[in-house]
Amino acid sequence: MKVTVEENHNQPWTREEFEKKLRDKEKFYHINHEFHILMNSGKLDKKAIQGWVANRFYYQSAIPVKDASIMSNCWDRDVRRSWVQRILDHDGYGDDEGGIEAWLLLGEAVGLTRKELLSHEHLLPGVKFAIDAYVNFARQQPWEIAASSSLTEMFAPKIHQKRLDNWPEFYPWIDKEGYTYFRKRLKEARRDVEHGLDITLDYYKTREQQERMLNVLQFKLDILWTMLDCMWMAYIEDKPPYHNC
Ligand code: AHQ
Repeated sequence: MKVTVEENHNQPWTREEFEKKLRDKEKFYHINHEFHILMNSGKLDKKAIQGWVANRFYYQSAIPVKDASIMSNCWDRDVRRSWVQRILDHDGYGDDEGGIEAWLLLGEAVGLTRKELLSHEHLLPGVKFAIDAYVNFARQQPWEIAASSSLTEMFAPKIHQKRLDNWPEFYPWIDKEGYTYFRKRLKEARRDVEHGLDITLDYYKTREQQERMLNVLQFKLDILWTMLDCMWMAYIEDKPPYHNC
């Protein structure tokens, strides 16, 4: 019986086939979560927008810790010379205040104080669990596997662009200063994805490893989706944890 290549489940995918399999996961990206669908159609109230900004601040604050964890497991100087840029993009470097500061400006632009964000007083337990799972994954996994989990950002430029396109019209009460982060991230995400994709397409050699990478990407998609599930309960259903206790 002739086994064609597609049916041969031991045959590794080519780089192009592998990249397509990764990009095919876009349908699970959190741009398709109903919280983002409401957001991008102007249907969120101020409380929900503020809740999203406050909870996402913990995610932004976690990214440099996650990236430093990856670097702490990586012995390749050339990889570290590139990966370190991600930490600088968020923490700032020289006179560039960085993405975390830009997110604090977004917080003020939606009517939150810096202290409210920095104290994480609005942080929902489930959002924290999802984000801590991402940081711990980066601490415990081989650096290449942790690095490849950042590739949900293949789909991120579209979501940043949507906010820049829609928010001024739908949420005129938000100070324009707040949009700096999304503009900044548009170009940084594209550069990061190029580097992350290179590492990923080189590292996973066998078909079994490639299939594992699809699960790694799904794990990260689950993190982003779960964060919004928690925000849906709190800010759309008005049922934050212990609301009825
Ligand atoms: O602002 C985001 C960001 O800095 C990062 C880093 C990257 C990673 O290392 O996992 N992922 C990521 C993402 C950011 N913004 C999210 C959004 O919806 O605004 C998207 C998110 C991602 O796609 O992983």
